[in-house]
Amino acid sequence: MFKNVIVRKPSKSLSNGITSNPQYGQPIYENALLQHDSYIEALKTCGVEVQVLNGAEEYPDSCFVEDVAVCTRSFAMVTSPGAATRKGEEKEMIEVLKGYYENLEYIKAPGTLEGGDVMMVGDHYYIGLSDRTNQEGAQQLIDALMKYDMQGSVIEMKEMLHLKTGLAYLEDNVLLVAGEFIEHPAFSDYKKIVIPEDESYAANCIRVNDYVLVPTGYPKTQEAIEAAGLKVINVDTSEYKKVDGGLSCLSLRF
Ligand code: CIR
Repeated sequence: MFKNVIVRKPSKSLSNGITSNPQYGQPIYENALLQHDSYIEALKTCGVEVQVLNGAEEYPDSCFVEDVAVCTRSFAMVTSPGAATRKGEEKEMIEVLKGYYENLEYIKAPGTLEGGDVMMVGDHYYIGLSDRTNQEGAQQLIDALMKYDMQGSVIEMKEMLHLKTGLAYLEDNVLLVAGEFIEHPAFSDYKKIVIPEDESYAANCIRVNDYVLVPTGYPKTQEAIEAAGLKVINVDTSEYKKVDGGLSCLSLRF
């Protein structure tokens, strides 16, 4: 069960966030704020306490808090973002995390790691080696996990921005998979829900207690999740999609 969630409001500079999809246009700040409010409401429906931080204008991508920490049952890992414009964003999270955790760990240079590359399955953490997360950063996280009786393993990646761009663990051995992860041998033992190519953005869902948050506008994905017996709440994240962000990126859940 998750008890706590940390989110960070979008800043006006979100329009300058990093994107691999400039054809979608720039996010509209007012709409992004409204979508963020709906996201918070959906999380509250899931029964968690939500702490809302203010966005930072100097960091256009700062609403994507998932990337700056990995929150486990025993410690929080403060990460070291791999994207140049995101370096330093993690510093502002340290004091916030101290309000919840006695044990903080830190990814140190030359290690880089972004939380979007980390998928929790019970006490095991899969860590994607992406353009943002390097082997050194992944190893530092694995070492920290082992110190607290948990484990981690690395996943080679070729295409996606982050590991959870194409994967979401929905508990009870059920895994949403898209793109390069559909046939990945590391996930062959899971009950897979395969996301069709035209809905691949919807692979970034989050299970929060009794519900799965699913982005608005992906009916095939939604139906497949409901067919697996799970309750869905839709949240529109279309403004965040313009800068490669989705449901998982917008919060830390623990
Ligand atoms: C970035 O490229 O860093 C942001 N525009 C999007 C971050 C998405 N975060 C995530 O998937 N965890």
